[in-house]
Amino acid sequence: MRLRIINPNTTASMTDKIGAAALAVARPGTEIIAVNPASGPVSIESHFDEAIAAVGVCDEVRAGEATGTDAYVIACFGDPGLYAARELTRAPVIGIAEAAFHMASLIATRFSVVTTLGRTGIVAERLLHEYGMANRCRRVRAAEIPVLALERNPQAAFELIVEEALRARREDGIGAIVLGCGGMADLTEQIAQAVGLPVIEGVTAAVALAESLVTLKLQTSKHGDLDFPPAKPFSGDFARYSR
Ligand code: 2AL
Repeated sequence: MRLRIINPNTTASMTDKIGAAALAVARPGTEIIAVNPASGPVSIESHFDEAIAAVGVCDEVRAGEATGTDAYVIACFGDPGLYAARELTRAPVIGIAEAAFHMASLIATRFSVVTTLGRTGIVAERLLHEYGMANRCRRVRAAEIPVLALERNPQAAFELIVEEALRARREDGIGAIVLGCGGMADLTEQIAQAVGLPVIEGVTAAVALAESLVTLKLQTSKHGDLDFPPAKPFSGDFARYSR
């Protein structure tokens, strides 16, 4: 099967890291195609960044449809453009936040999230409510590291994430930690060892869930709101979406 892993930001080093993490857990015979949009923000740390990145995600799904794709993963913890992407394809589309929340809920009654910045933590809290997972999450914590610090200084970022995860372990009464950024995909095992709790990372969780859905021949429902969007003209910069 062919999985298209979309890093919604335009930082190629992060796309490579996400692709490597996906490949490390993929089944033999699963092809991993890791991509990022040509246009958009270099990192996603605000509602505005998310809005722009969602357009890039949709473009990458359209490109995936043209070349044949069995499932998509949106590899940013805000799951930008998730529902729009689902409208554009019959293939399953999985966001890394929803994948991580669901996987965590299967192995721990309560978990905490450790994300990058406090302001992106608000997005995670909104998603927990949207997905009906809020009562499984004790606390969304931030290590207060910018997303690109994970690229520039991974050792310093690792130490801050571990500090926050250890605080979560001491104070939150939880059974597991969810990592709240696609750029943390290479740190999972190291963090789990340092913290002594199961650590769920969204890219790998989403790959495993995507493979399961493809094996079960379960596709995005086209009955109701996730049906293909109605054809209509689009103006100006978005004329390419006219049908
Ligand atoms: C993210 C992410 O996963 N990638 C990115 O650019 N921003 N979200 C986050 N919470 O840090």
